[in-house]
Amino acid sequence: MPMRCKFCERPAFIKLHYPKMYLCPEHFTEYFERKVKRTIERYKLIKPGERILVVVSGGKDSAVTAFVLKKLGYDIECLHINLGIGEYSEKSEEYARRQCEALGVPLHIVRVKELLGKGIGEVRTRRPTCSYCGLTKRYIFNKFAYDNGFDAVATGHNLDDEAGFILANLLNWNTQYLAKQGPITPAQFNGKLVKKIKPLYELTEREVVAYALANGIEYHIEECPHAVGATTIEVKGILNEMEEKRPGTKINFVKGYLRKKELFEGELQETDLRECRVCGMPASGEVCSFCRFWRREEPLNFRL
Ligand code: Q46
Ligand code: ZN
Ligand code: ZN
Repeated sequence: MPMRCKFCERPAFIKLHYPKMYLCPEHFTEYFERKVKRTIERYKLIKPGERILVVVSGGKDSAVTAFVLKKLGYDIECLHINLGIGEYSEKSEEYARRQCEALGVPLHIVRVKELLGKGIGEVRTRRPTCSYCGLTKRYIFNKFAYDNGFDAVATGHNLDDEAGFILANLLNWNTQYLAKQGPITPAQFNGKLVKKIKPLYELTEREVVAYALANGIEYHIEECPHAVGATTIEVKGILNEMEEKRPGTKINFVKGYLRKKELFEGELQETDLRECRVCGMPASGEVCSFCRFWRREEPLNFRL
């Protein structure tokens, strides 16, 4: 006997473990969207009338973020950053394009190689690839949002990402990082650091995959070639094993962290931010880390 949906007589499409229930595609979709809405309200992620820039990678999390925000009626546009990592990046861009076309949402594309001369992974540096990739992406989406007057940047981080991040940083006692994590990072430095929000904060990766499937959202399944062997993947695996044995582990871990986060706040070193000599964006030294890394002599301008 196939299991039936908790709310109707249709065959179940997914079994949720926490809370435990079987749902059909329609009722699962409703459950998922209600949860995103609740996250937005609970953490006050978006104020009425705000313009949101969704960073879409071509992958499932950002695709679902854009899809749900649009469906809930928010004013969104999308930004795809082509990292210049060979075929992987070409396919990613193609997926981002198709996702935004299907949604009828404007898509802006920034190509790292065209913009900065080299793709991610092509720079000769001692800095790990993911470290300068992260720095580059964060700078570009923030500057793009700032130059074009967006009120917030939304990313696709889900519950698994957040739980993994917290655990990995606890294992190394990176208390500085633990002081700053959460579903929302308010605007700072006169708005030059645009507000960052994570609407999928309380949804598991498994739920995001199921939502994409139930709603016909296509996405790039391949992982970035530089992600292989990343600690975060191992840590997420451990959390998945725990979740299996004790449903609710991840959400309780993350919510507990949010309640206790202030314990780490004393660890925050006061860095005096000033304006980067090159681009005018916040910097801890004379030149910001982006302009230093890419040896910029001129500011980038993304104004449309
Ligand atoms: S940081 Fe590293 Fe990712 Fe950049 S180089 Fe690839 S794996 S894409 S989230
Ligand atoms: Zn149902
Ligand atoms: Zn700069």
